[in-house]
Amino acid sequence: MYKSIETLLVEIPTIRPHKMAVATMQTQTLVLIKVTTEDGLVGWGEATTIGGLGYAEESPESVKTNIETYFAPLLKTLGAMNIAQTMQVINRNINGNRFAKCAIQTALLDIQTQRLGLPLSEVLGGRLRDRIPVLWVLASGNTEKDIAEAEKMIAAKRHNIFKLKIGSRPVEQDVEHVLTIKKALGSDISIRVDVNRAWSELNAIKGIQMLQAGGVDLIEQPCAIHNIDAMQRLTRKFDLAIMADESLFGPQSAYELAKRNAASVFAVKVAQSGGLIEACEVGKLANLAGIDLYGGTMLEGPVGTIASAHVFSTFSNLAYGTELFGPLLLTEDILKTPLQYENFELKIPTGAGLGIELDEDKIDNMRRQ
Ligand code: MUC
Ligand code: MG
Repeated sequence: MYKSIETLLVEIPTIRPHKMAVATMQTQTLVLIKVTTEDGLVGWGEATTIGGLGYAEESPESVKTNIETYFAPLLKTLGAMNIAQTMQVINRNINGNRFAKCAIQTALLDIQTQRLGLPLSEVLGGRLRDRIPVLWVLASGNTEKDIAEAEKMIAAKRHNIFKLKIGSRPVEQDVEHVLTIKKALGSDISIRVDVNRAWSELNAIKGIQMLQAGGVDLIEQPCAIHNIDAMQRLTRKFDLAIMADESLFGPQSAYELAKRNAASVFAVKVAQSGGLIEACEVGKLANLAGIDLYGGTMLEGPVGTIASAHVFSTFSNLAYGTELFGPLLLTEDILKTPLQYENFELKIPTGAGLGIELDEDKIDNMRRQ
C-alpha cells in the first residue's frame, strides 16, 4: 500500500540570525517526510530540529539515514495495518528516534484523514478552536534591535507576547537585556524567557529573583534536562510560571515531571513527544495534574507547524498560547497558499488532512541534493 517514503532536507535561510544558548541559526534545515500510497495519496510529515545535534539527539542527517535504512523498508511491509498497529510494530522494532517517528505518524495521519475527508484534528479527539495565539521569539542578540522588532510586530497585530532567548551571557547581563525590553514594551506586554537549560540552580535562583521582580511571566527550562530536583525546587520557590521544555520528551517524562511537581507549565512539542498522538497524551496528563499548557515548536516549517496546530487545537487548556511562528522565521515559503497569521493568531486549516498544499517545485529547487 505504501509506494514510497522519501526524506527531503530543505535548506532555507532565516530572516535574521536566531541566537539561542544552544546554537545560532542562520539557516534552518527542514526535514520533510513524503509518503505516497499505491492509490496515489500523498501524506507529509516533518522531523525538523534545531542546530544539527545542538538541541536534540537526532540530526537532519540521522533522521534521513534512519528513515531510509530502517523505517521505510519496515513501513512497506505494514500496508494492511491501521495506524495504531503500524506505530506499535515500528515502536517494537525501532528504539528512540522520536522526531522520525513523529514525522512518519504525521504523514500516516495526513493520509488517513484525507481518506476520511476530515481535518487531522478530528481523529485526535476533535478541535476546540480554529485559531490559536502565537507569540514571537526575540533572539537577534541585540537589545535595541529586539525592541524595534517587537514594536513592529505589535503594530502589525502579528504578535503581542514575546519570548526572549537567554543563557549564553552572564546572568546579570541577560537580566539587564530582558528588563530593558520589558520596560520599553510596557506592562501590558507579556515577556517570557527561555534559558535553554544553561543555568545552574544557583544562577537560576539569582536570575529568576530579578526577572520575577521585573515583571517577567514565565521561565522556560532554566536548568539541565535531567535536573528534575532543581526544576521542582524552583517551581516551589517562585510565584511565576516555571515551564519544562527539554525535560519533557514524551508521556513517560510528563508523568515523572507531574508526579514530582517539577513544572507549572508544559511546553508540548510534537517531535519531542514522539508523535501527535503522544503529544495529546502529554496534554491529557498535564490536565489531570493541573499543569498548564503551552504549544511549543522545534522551529519547524509549515508541515510541522500545522501538525502541531491540529494537536493544540484539541487542548482544553492552552493557558500560555503557542509559539508556532516557525514559518515566519524563514525567508521562503514552501506552501502554495501561505499560512494565515492575523490578529495575533494562526488560523488552523479546515480542509481534509493537514489542510495545506506544498509547492513541490520550490521544494525541489531548495532541497539538498
Ligand atoms: C526552544 O527551546 O523553545 C522554540 C522557539 C525558539 O526560538 O526556539 C525554539 C526552541
Ligand atoms: Mg525552549
